[in-house]
Amino acid sequence: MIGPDIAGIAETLGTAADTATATAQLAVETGLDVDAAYAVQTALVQRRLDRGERLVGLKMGLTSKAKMAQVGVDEVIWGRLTDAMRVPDGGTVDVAEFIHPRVEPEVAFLLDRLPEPGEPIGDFTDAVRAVAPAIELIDSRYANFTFSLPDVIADNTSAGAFVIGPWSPVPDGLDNLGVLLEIDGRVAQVGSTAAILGDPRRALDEGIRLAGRHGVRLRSGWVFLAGAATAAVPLRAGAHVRAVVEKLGTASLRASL
Ligand code: OOG
Ligand code: MG
Repeated sequence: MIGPDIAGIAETLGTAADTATATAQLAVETGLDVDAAYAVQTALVQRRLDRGERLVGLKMGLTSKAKMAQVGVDEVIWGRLTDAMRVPDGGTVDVAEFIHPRVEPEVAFLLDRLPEPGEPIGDFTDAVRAVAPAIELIDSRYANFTFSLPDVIADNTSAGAFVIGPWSPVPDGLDNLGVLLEIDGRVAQVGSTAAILGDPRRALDEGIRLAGRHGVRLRSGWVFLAGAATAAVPLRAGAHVRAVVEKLGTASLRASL
Protein backbone atom coordinates (compact mmCIF):
# COMPACT_ATOMS: atom_id res chain seq x y z
CA MET A 1 0.00 0.00 0.00
CA ILE A 2 1.20 3.50 -0.77
CA GLY A 3 1.54 5.59 2.41
CA PRO A 4 0.19 9.11 2.91
CA ASP A 5 1.66 11.89 0.77
CA ILE A 6 3.84 13.49 3.45
CA ALA A 7 5.19 16.29 1.23
CA GLY A 8 1.75 17.08 -0.19
CA ILE A 9 0.13 17.30 3.25
CA ALA A 10 2.97 19.54 4.50
CA GLU A 11 2.41 21.80 1.49
CA THR A 12 -1.33 22.03 2.23
CA LEU A 13 -0.68 22.97 5.87
CA GLY A 14 2.15 25.36 4.96
CA THR A 15 -0.02 27.16 2.43
CA ALA A 16 -2.87 27.39 4.96
CA ALA A 17 -0.47 29.08 7.41
CA ASP A 18 1.11 31.37 4.78
CA THR A 19 -2.26 32.57 3.50
CA ALA A 20 -4.07 32.55 6.88
CA THR A 21 -6.78 30.36 5.38
CA ALA A 22 -8.18 27.38 7.25
CA THR A 23 -8.04 23.94 5.69
CA ALA A 24 -10.13 20.80 6.32
CA GLN A 25 -8.81 18.10 8.63
CA LEU A 26 -6.89 15.54 6.63
CA ALA A 27 -5.66 12.71 8.88
CA VAL A 28 -8.59 10.35 8.36
CA GLU A 29 -8.81 10.90 4.64
CA THR A 30 -5.05 10.44 4.10
CA GLY A 31 -4.58 7.62 6.62
CA LEU A 32 -2.16 9.66 8.75
CA ASP A 33 -1.05 7.95 11.98
CA VAL A 34 1.05 9.56 14.71
CA ASP A 35 4.42 8.58 13.18
CA ALA A 36 3.43 9.82 9.73
CA ALA A 37 2.07 13.00 11.34
CA TYR A 38 5.48 13.76 12.90
CA ALA A 39 7.01 13.17 9.44
CA VAL A 40 4.59 15.79 8.05
CA GLN A 41 5.58 18.16 10.88
CA THR A 42 9.26 17.68 9.99
CA ALA A 43 8.53 18.51 6.32
CA LEU A 44 6.33 21.47 7.29
CA VAL A 45 9.05 22.97 9.50
CA GLN A 46 11.68 22.20 6.83
CA ARG A 47 9.69 24.47 4.48
CA ARG A 48 10.35 27.29 6.98
CA LEU A 49 14.04 26.39 7.31
CA ASP A 50 14.32 26.38 3.49
CA ARG A 51 13.24 30.02 3.47
CA GLY A 52 15.89 30.96 6.03
CA GLU A 53 14.26 30.43 9.42
CA ARG A 54 16.28 28.77 12.21
CA LEU A 55 15.16 26.18 14.74
CA VAL A 56 15.31 27.77 18.18
CA GLY A 57 13.46 25.31 20.36
CA LEU A 58 10.75 22.87 21.15
CA LYS A 59 7.24 23.27 22.54
CA MET A 60 5.09 20.83 24.41
CA GLY A 61 1.36 20.65 23.88
CA LEU A 62 -1.53 19.26 25.89
CA THR A 63 0.50 18.85 29.07
CA SER A 64 -2.45 20.14 31.13
CA LYS A 65 -5.98 18.77 31.59
CA ALA A 66 -7.41 22.22 30.83
CA LYS A 67 -5.85 22.13 27.37
CA MET A 68 -6.74 18.51 26.70
CA ALA A 69 -10.36 19.21 27.58
CA GLN A 70 -10.46 22.37 25.43
CA VAL A 71 -9.38 20.61 22.23
CA GLY A 72 -10.64 17.08 22.96
CA VAL A 73 -7.25 15.38 22.46
CA ASP A 74 -5.67 13.70 25.49
CA GLU A 75 -2.08 12.90 24.55
CA VAL A 76 1.02 14.96 25.18
CA ILE A 77 2.50 16.23 21.89
CA TRP A 78 5.51 18.32 20.86
CA GLY A 79 6.32 20.75 18.09
CA ARG A 80 9.12 22.95 16.80
CA LEU A 81 9.80 26.66 17.30
CA THR A 82 11.67 28.85 14.81
CA ASP A 83 13.23 32.29 15.20
CA ALA A 84 10.53 33.85 12.98
CA MET A 85 7.85 32.83 15.51
CA ARG A 86 9.48 34.77 18.33
CA VAL A 87 7.96 38.13 19.20
CA PRO A 88 9.90 40.40 21.57
CA ASP A 89 8.45 40.81 25.05
CA GLY A 90 5.91 43.65 24.85
CA GLY A 91 5.92 43.36 21.05
CA THR A 92 3.02 43.48 18.60
CA VAL A 93 1.52 40.75 16.45
CA ASP A 94 -0.75 41.25 13.46
CA VAL A 95 -3.89 39.13 13.91
CA ALA A 96 -4.48 39.26 10.13
CA GLU A 97 -1.47 36.95 9.70
CA PHE A 98 -3.34 34.23 11.59
CA ILE A 99 -6.58 32.31 11.04
CA HIS A 100 -8.13 32.24 14.54
CA PRO A 101 -5.31 33.00 16.97
CA ARG A 102 -5.54 32.14 20.65
CA VAL A 103 -3.14 32.97 23.48
CA GLU A 104 -2.15 30.87 26.47
CA PRO A 105 0.16 31.33 29.46
CA GLU A 106 3.26 29.14 29.57
CA VAL A 107 6.54 28.60 31.37
CA ALA A 108 9.70 28.67 29.25
CA PHE A 109 13.05 27.02 29.95
CA LEU A 110 16.40 28.05 28.50
CA LEU A 111 18.18 24.76 27.90
CA ASP A 112 21.72 24.16 29.00
CA ARG A 113 23.43 20.76 29.20
CA LEU A 114 21.07 18.03 28.01
CA PRO A 115 21.60 14.39 28.86
CA GLU A 116 22.48 11.86 26.15
CA PRO A 117 19.44 10.18 24.59
CA GLY A 118 18.07 7.55 26.94
CA GLU A 119 19.91 9.00 29.93
CA PRO A 120 17.67 10.48 32.67
CA ILE A 121 18.00 14.18 33.53
CA GLY A 122 20.29 14.19 36.54
CA ASP A 123 19.82 17.61 38.03
CA PHE A 124 17.19 19.89 36.48
CA THR A 125 19.43 22.90 37.13
CA ASP A 126 22.18 21.28 35.01
CA ALA A 127 19.77 20.90 32.10
CA VAL A 128 18.05 24.29 32.45
CA ARG A 129 19.93 27.58 32.71
CA ALA A 130 16.94 29.87 33.31
CA VAL A 131 13.16 30.02 33.40
CA ALA A 132 10.70 32.69 32.25
CA PRO A 133 7.00 33.46 31.97
CA ALA A 134 5.83 33.12 28.37
CA ILE A 135 2.83 33.52 26.08
CA GLU A 136 2.19 31.16 23.25
CA LEU A 137 0.02 32.25 20.32
CA ILE A 138 -1.51 29.13 18.82
CA ASP A 139 -3.37 29.08 15.53
CA SER A 140 -4.73 25.80 14.25
CA ARG A 141 -4.64 25.63 10.49
CA TYR A 142 -7.83 23.53 10.62
CA ALA A 143 -11.33 24.99 10.28
CA ASN A 144 -13.07 25.71 13.60
CA PHE A 145 -9.85 24.93 15.53
CA THR A 146 -10.97 21.28 15.45
CA PHE A 147 -8.60 18.37 14.91
CA SER A 148 -7.60 14.81 15.79
CA LEU A 149 -4.29 13.82 17.40
CA PRO A 150 -2.44 13.16 14.10
CA ASP A 151 -3.95 16.30 12.57
CA VAL A 152 -2.58 18.59 15.29
CA ILE A 153 0.84 16.89 15.30
CA ALA A 154 1.13 17.34 11.52
CA ASP A 155 0.19 21.02 11.98
CA ASN A 156 3.25 21.56 14.21
CA THR A 157 0.95 21.49 17.26
CA SER A 158 -0.75 24.77 16.20
CA ALA A 159 2.47 26.74 16.82
CA GLY A 160 2.08 30.35 15.67
CA ALA A 161 4.19 32.76 17.71
CA PHE A 162 5.63 33.06 21.20
CA VAL A 163 6.83 35.71 23.64
CA ILE A 164 9.36 35.06 26.41
CA GLY A 165 9.44 37.33 29.45
CA PRO A 166 12.56 38.05 31.50
CA TRP A 167 14.74 35.04 32.32
CA SER A 168 15.43 34.23 36.00
CA PRO A 169 17.58 31.61 37.64
CA VAL A 170 15.65 28.39 38.32
CA PRO A 171 13.71 28.92 41.59
CA ASP A 172 13.55 26.25 44.31
CA GLY A 173 10.05 25.09 43.43
CA LEU A 174 8.35 25.36 40.05
CA ASP A 175 5.49 23.03 40.82
CA ASN A 176 2.91 25.28 42.42
CA LEU A 177 3.25 28.81 41.10
CA GLY A 178 0.13 30.86 40.41
CA VAL A 179 -0.52 31.67 36.73
CA LEU A 180 -2.76 34.43 35.34
CA LEU A 181 -3.68 35.33 31.80
CA GLU A 182 -4.91 38.92 31.51
CA ILE A 183 -6.55 40.50 28.49
CA ASP A 184 -6.83 44.31 28.58
CA GLY A 185 -6.17 44.29 32.32
CA ARG A 186 -8.91 41.76 33.09
CA VAL A 187 -8.19 38.27 34.32
CA ALA A 188 -9.19 35.83 31.57
CA GLN A 189 -7.69 32.59 32.98
CA VAL A 190 -6.32 31.56 36.37
CA GLY A 191 -4.21 28.48 37.02
CA SER A 192 -1.12 27.00 38.54
CA THR A 193 2.07 25.53 37.14
CA ALA A 194 0.92 22.33 38.93
CA ALA A 195 -1.51 21.94 36.01
CA ILE A 196 1.49 21.19 33.74
CA LEU A 197 2.00 17.46 34.34
CA GLY A 198 1.98 18.11 38.09
CA ASP A 199 5.28 19.98 37.71
CA PRO A 200 6.52 21.74 34.53
CA ARG A 201 9.92 20.09 35.05
CA ARG A 202 8.23 16.85 33.99
CA ALA A 203 7.44 18.40 30.62
CA LEU A 204 11.16 18.46 29.89
CA ASP A 205 11.53 14.72 30.59
CA GLU A 206 8.57 14.09 28.32
CA GLY A 207 9.97 16.37 25.61
CA ILE A 208 13.32 14.61 25.63
CA ARG A 209 11.62 11.20 25.55
CA LEU A 210 8.95 11.92 22.93
CA ALA A 211 11.15 13.95 20.56
CA GLY A 212 13.90 11.34 21.01
CA ARG A 213 11.54 8.71 19.57
CA HIS A 214 11.63 10.68 16.34
CA GLY A 215 15.38 11.21 16.40
CA VAL A 216 15.18 14.82 17.62
CA ARG A 217 17.63 15.88 20.33
CA LEU A 218 17.16 19.05 22.31
CA ARG A 219 20.09 21.44 22.13
CA SER A 220 21.86 23.77 24.50
CA GLY A 221 20.63 27.35 23.95
CA TRP A 222 17.16 26.24 22.80
CA VAL A 223 13.95 27.57 24.27
CA PHE A 224 11.53 24.98 25.64
CA LEU A 225 7.84 25.78 26.20
CA ALA A 226 6.44 23.41 28.82
CA GLY A 227 2.79 23.76 27.68
CA ALA A 228 -0.08 25.97 28.73
CA ALA A 229 -1.25 25.94 32.34
CA THR A 230 -4.80 27.04 31.41
CA ALA A 231 -7.15 26.90 28.42
CA ALA A 232 -6.32 29.27 25.56
CA VAL A 233 -8.28 32.49 24.89
CA PRO A 234 -9.09 34.02 21.46
CA LEU A 235 -6.81 36.93 20.55
CA ARG A 236 -8.72 39.91 19.19
CA ALA A 237 -7.31 42.85 17.24
CA GLY A 238 -6.17 45.62 19.60
CA ALA A 239 -5.95 43.38 22.69
CA HIS A 240 -3.16 43.70 25.25
CA VAL A 241 -2.20 40.32 26.72
CA ARG A 242 -0.19 39.63 29.86
CA ALA A 243 0.83 36.29 31.32
CA VAL A 244 1.89 36.49 34.95
CA VAL A 245 3.67 33.61 36.67
CA GLU A 246 4.28 33.90 40.40
CA LYS A 247 7.98 34.41 41.23
CA LEU A 248 8.88 34.66 37.51
CA GLY A 249 7.10 37.87 36.48
CA THR A 250 5.29 38.86 33.32
CA ALA A 251 5.39 38.43 29.55
CA SER A 252 3.20 40.59 27.33
CA LEU A 253 2.14 41.22 23.77
CA ARG A 254 -0.22 43.44 21.84
CA ALA A 255 -2.40 42.58 18.87
CA SER A 256 -2.39 45.33 16.28
CA LEU A 257 -5.70 46.94 15.28
C1 OOG B 1 -2.55 22.34 20.37
C2 OOG B 1 -1.31 22.91 21.01
C3 OOG B 1 -1.36 22.81 22.51
C4 OOG B 1 -0.36 23.63 24.70
O1 OOG B 1 0.34 24.44 25.29
O2 OOG B 1 -1.06 22.79 25.29
C5 OOG B 1 -0.38 23.67 23.22
C6 OOG B 1 -3.72 23.30 20.43
O3 OOG B 1 -4.26 23.54 21.51
O4 OOG B 1 -4.11 23.79 19.37
O5 OOG B 1 0.38 24.41 22.67
MG1 MG C 1 1.14 25.94 24.07
